[in-house]
Amino acid sequence: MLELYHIINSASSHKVRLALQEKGLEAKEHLMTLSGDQFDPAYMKLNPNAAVPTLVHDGYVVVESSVILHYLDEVFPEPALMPRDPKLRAKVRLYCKLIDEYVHSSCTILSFATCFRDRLLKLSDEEREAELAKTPIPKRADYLRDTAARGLESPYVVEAVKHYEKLLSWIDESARAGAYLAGEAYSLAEAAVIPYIARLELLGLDKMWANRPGVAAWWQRMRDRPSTEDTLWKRMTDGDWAPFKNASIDPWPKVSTLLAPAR
Ligand SMILES: N[C@@H](CCC(=O)N[C@@H](CS)C(=O)NCC(=O)O)C(=O)O
Repeated sequence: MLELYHIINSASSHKVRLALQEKGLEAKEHLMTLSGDQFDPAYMKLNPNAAVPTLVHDGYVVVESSVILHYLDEVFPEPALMPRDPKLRAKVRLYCKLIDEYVHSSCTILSFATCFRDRLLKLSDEEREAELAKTPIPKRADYLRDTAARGLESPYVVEAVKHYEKLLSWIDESARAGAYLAGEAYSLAEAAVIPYIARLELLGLDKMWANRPGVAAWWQRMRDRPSTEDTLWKRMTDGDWAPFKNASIDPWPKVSTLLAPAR
């Protein structure tokens, strides 16, 4: 039996939902809130990072979304979500590495500098620090503290935009070579990348690829794909939409000033 601990508004959880659906797998869902339940000692036994997603397969616990993607592809090999050609396999791994090392935190930074900021700002300084002190990942606390204080003026935002631009340039190049990011079929590269492009759209930053026709074409195909529909757009409740719909600032004017000058 497969079990998935996740929330809908989590890009790393969305990666796993996409892979499950593309493989036709079902998992028993444990929908978390991330408003404290991630620090529950019973949950932290499963995931010591106090984060989602966590997959449990017949009692075996797997954490880290990219590790989960590869685990699923190895345990449930059909349909394969890794190409056969080693060069394309390397490409998938490069996308996963870029996401894990840079884009995931960039997504956190841009989300908390804009749509997710209000919740933290409503807390008193003491309450906010008490919440941030609980995270076992100090860098995450730094990002949240700084973006809560400075919003889009946080220096972390500059780096985040750069990392996202790198991802967009990779997608653009891949999309010029074919319909998918790594070879002729949907792969773990798509499952790894789609949630982070969806988040840019939700944040109102889809103009970031206005001058990248490859990204626009790839995204149009991917955003309308049944697995994206079923695992994101149809799953988002009013509560999941609220932070994006109620955002008090439009991030585009600031973000557009941070894009590479050559554009
Ligand atoms: N590297 C981890 C990152 C997981 C992560 O940061 N998840 C976020 C949601 S997208 C989370 O659970 N944050 C904990 C919190 O908000 O306290 C992975 O890919 O699984």
